[in-house]
Amino acid sequence: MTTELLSKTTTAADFLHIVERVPLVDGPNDDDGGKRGEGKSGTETGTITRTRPKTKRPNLYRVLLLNDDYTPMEFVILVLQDVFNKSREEAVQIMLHVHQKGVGECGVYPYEVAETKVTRVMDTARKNQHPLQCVMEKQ
Ligand code: TYC
Repeated sequence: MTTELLSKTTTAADFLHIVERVPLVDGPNDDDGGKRGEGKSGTETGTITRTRPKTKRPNLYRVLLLNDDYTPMEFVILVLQDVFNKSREEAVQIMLHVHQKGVGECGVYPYEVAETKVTRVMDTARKNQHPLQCVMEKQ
């Protein structure tokens, strides 16, 4: 289960830490007029705080490149290196996969990261007048 929670793209910022206030003793008001722990019963009352790191899996999205007949292979390779931080060798492999199969995965990211990558790809494709398409889908 732990390995499932800690995917490659999960960072410490993806975990939500919740502080839960837990009454130590049930019952009447804890106000003892400032004489803490000196109640007539001798029973200490109060509130302790317990931190319980609650792990929350971020919703992950696959970013996909779509094939077309016009975008130069070299342009796709450069996009994969630049936007998705792939090595030249990985980028060539992914580009060829997309070229042959029609679609291929560039990476899996939390929503906002995936969205930014799609926007970067689409912006650079449009500026260079290539029809390259990039989409994201919930994993
Ligand atoms: N099919 C394109 C060509 O032959 C290359 C290409 C690869 C285009 C991947 C888009 O996502 C793509 N020039």
